[in-house]
Amino acid sequence: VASNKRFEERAKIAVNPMATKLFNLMASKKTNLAVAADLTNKQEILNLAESIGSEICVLKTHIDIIEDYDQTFISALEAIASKHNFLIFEDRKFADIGNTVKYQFENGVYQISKWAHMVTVHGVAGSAIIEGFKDGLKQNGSGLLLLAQMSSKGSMCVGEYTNQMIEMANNNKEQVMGLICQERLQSMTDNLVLMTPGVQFNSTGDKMGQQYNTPEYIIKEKNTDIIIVGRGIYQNSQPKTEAIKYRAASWNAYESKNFN
Ligand code: 5FU
Repeated sequence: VASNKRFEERAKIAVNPMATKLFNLMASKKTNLAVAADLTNKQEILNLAESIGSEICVLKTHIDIIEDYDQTFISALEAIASKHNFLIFEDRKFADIGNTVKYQFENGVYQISKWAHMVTVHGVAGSAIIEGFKDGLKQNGSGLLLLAQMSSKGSMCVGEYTNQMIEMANNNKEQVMGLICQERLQSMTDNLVLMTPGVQFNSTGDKMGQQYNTPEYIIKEKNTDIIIVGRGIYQNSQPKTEAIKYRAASWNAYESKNFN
């Protein structure tokens, strides 16, 4: 099933403000590459962000793996993000009851709602989890990304569960900006940003269940919008050169679609 609309057009259909912002950013910067900066040292993440920032639309963090975290990290990352024009995605995978995720989103060491433009959410607890984000999302017009499918072997986010996540997204358009998925399904409407992890040129997987596809396969054949690349870029000896290659591959795959 093809979405036959360009990102510029989808920006106008999007309901969540961060979805609009991201569609417009991709269209103007001409990149649908997101990088997963899974490094455990704050300076290493900042160095990576500075070197590849010009190539990406989104930088994805796992803030709780950083060993020397403090709040200076956030202001430094925000400065690089605004200099290079990319958004910050905290892949927190919230999964608790609404009242608890509200604390996890707004409070604690990381105060994620203050700086993350988007965060991931599992639907196992039921759609009322979204209530827990409503206040925090308003602070910056941020958005939720619902986990509709995962890249890992044996993932249980399949079949009817996936359908329920799509329905949850369609029922909460103000809060939900998109989906984490491995393919575009017919019920995934054009207002949602579809982001796909598990992407690498030269590997089919790792020893802990990760499964990889190529940028071309994901964007052209599976018809999602954004590739998320981690080790394929940050573990390369020349991350910038490699990011340029992933950017070109995923953007060319996008441009090769049939738009009307
Ligand atoms: F939701 C998901 C998923 O289904 N698969 C993932 O791999 C998230 N991820 C994240 O994308 C994961 O937590 C890593 O941060 C990143 C993939 O990193 P890699 O080094 O490219 O395998």
